[in-house]
Amino acid sequence: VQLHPRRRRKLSSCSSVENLDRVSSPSPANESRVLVINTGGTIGMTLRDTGYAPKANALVESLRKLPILHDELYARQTYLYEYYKLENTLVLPPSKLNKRIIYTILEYSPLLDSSNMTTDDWGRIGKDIEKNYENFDGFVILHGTDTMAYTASALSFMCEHLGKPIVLTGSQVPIYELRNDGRDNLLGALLIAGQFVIPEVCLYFYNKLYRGNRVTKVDAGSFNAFTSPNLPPLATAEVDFKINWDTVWRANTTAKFQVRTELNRNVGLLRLFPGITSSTVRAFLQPPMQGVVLETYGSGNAPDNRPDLLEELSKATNSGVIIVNCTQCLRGTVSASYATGRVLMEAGLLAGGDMTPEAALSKLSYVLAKKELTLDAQKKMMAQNLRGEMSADLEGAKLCLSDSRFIQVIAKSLSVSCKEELEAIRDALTPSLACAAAKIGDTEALVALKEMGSDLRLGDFDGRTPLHVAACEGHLRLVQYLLNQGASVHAKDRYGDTPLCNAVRFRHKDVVRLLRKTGAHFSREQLEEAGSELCSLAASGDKEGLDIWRIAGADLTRPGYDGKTAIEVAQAAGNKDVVEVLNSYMNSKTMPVFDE
Ligand code: ASN
Repeated sequence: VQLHPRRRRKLSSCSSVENLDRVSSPSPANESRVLVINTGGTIGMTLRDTGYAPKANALVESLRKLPILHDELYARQTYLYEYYKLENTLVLPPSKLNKRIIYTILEYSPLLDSSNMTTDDWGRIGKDIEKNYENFDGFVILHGTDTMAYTASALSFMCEHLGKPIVLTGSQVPIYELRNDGRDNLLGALLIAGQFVIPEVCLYFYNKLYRGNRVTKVDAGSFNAFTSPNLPPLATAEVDFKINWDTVWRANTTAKFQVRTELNRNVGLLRLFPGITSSTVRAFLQPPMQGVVLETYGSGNAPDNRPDLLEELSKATNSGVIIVNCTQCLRGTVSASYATGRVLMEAGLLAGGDMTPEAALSKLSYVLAKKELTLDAQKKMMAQNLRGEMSADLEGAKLCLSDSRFIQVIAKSLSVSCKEELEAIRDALTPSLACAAAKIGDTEALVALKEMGSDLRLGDFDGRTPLHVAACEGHLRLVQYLLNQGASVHAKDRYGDTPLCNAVRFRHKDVVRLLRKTGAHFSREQLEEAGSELCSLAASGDKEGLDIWRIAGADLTRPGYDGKTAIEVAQAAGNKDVVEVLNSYMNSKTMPVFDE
């Protein structure tokens, strides 16, 4: 007979079956453990004279009586209570995936209507998760719906390097009432937290799992109380759970989980409205205020005919207050499309992208508490996507490859795996990424690519190497870096062009000089063809162009296609100073010597 490991353990500890004590794991592979932290909220409320209020010490016992939320027989057969020695540990019936979720309820005292919650309560939840992190596979937070979006956002930032699911849920009708949404919400949250490694702070409500820092409460009277206006759900509970893995946040660090409970409370939300006075704004922005989310119109707009208002905002940002521009609209992002939006950038506001005000506020609170950072570093952090709380600026999507962070993130994510296939993908992608980095003169990104093992000498699909691109752009230091890394000055792209051709074409004299010093030269054919180019430069009086060609090693006496030299063309065109310059080049000692 197969005994449940917990039972074997039990037997071994009280009988003589000694060798069974070696069973180290008390739970079999089909069991997982979830910690449920009950903070309060409607889910556990009852109706009193004063209205709905939380009822203490009642939830566990009432769940114990619900067969869909507790399997008493299994608990007894597997010595659940004896082993965990916790009255408040229950077990779900087997799931469709044949998993048993054992959950332990930690009830806070007092239980709170979420309207009463403060940042201290967020800290307490965070600490409890940290304390119990290694003993559980996932976490469910029972919470009132009123401020759940704030708590979910705050926890998402506070939980650094999260690797396990934290699912907030609650209900609109108490679980003790006949018709309620509490049972379904709790069951769904438990099944997700116990079965899927979604390393995010999420919110589960009415059959949908959302990213916690993307939600907002939109309905006070419906079971469908939340929405995530700018990000589709991470999962939906239909016949099966459908997880949208492409959307699920992927941790890009390997650091250990920790919770930052320090939060700055000198933050606030200010909503613009037509006719708002500058004295209201001034009063709001007074010390000790350090961070403000300004809820603006449409795509991040504010009146540009109100210098009094803009002056208050500028004064505050100049004195070190971080003001983040978020839209009052439920959906969409702030952008710089309107003059009325640009004035806010000029006043020193940071663009909040498509962050919800809840997310922006808690992010400010988290970032401003990082006292080890300078104000500039804090601002930079505010503009970064830390936990999936904001979308990349899609307007610039075409230019993604010109974003240094984008290149580094791709480079990093490609280097995490050692599978052959991934390596092949990496090798195919990195030359293009390196060219993109070269385009924006980003040595750091190139260093990152090199560190992950990519060869900076390789060309992209057009045979263009980072050195070609850097030469086009005139990034002298980057050209030097690439040359130090062994980039070849002789590499030819699909058009037969070398980095030297590119540097000449885009007239980067210093790059031309450096390439020449490193041994770059035109081919015999190119030198022959250069004659016509020189003639046309002479005809148009382009001394600068002629000079570049001289530095690049062209023979200025080379005739064009019709047999005339540049100097003859200049003479015919009456370009006296060009004639002079050409003559001086030809007489000068620095005139390059060519072997015929
Ligand atoms: N007032 C309640 C709370 O936020 C609302 C709810 O949970 N549905 O605690």
